Amino acid sequence: MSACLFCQIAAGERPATIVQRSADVVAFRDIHPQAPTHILIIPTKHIVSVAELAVEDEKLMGRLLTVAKEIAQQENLGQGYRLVINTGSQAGQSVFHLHVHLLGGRAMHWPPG
Ligand code: DGP
Repeated sequence: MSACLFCQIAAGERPATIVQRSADVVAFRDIHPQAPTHILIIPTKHIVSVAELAVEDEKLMGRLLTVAKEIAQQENLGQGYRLVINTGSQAGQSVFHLHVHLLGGRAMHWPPG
């Protein structure tokens, strides 16, 4: 079994509330939701963070955003939503498998903390 938490979720080895699954992308509900809708969208490929992206990952990153858009529609987030990719510990990244946070269902503030 992989040592990476999100690789385990992608492989079905760790329980999660899966929202959407395909060969290259998995989306599941965040265990500590920060908004009424809080979903994590991850590549099944283990990529540590945006800082580790390779040119070959460009299409995959586009897929993450397209999946985010589809899920936002399914979750009725027509009034707006926020996509966040924390990159590195100072930015608040705590799980080192690249993930997009999809947050919605409440008013958001700017600048973020
Ligand atoms: P970040 O801080 O950007 O690395 O976000 C990691 C998110 O992952 C955080 O919001 C909580 C969530 N999380 C951590 N462990 C688990 C888990 O085992 N299951 C689920 N569903 N979410 C998790």
